[in-house]
Amino acid sequence: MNIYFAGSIRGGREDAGLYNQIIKLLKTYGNVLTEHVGDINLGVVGDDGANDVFIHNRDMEWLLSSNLVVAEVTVTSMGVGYEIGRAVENNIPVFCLFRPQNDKYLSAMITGNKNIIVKSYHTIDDIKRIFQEYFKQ
Ligand code: 6IA
Repeated sequence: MNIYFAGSIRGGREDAGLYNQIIKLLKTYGNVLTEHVGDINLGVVGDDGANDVFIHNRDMEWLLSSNLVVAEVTVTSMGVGYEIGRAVENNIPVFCLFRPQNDKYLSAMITGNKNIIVKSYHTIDDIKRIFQEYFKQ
């Protein structure tokens, strides 16, 4: 199974270490196409327009070849929202992980789409259990 993991880059890298751990878990269930999202050395600035075109086109090719999109949506990211929308449009299942915090609400465009699975969690052990449950189907 090809899994496209989506997590914030220019939206903010505060959860990068967590993305790294999630990717490690996902690798026990399939082939993760986007390991770079969990690279703690990847910053938020640096690319010019031409490189952005390359990144977009390459990522869309990976996304459209995936069987599942797993998105960590706690740190708000335009790119992750875009990827979720493109996946939904192309009938690729989308599974979102969200860590509830005070004064932080997930977009109604995600929670209001009944085709998108959203699971709340607090710890990496919660995510382990959530994945065990989901992937046993
Ligand atoms: O709007 P964001 O940058 O937060 O969007 C993050 C999402 O878009 C991730 O799930 C990635 O799949 C994708 N994405 C955005 N930027 C990149 C990137 N390089 N490389 C790969 N995927 C990306 C940007 C590097 C640069 C900031 C130095």
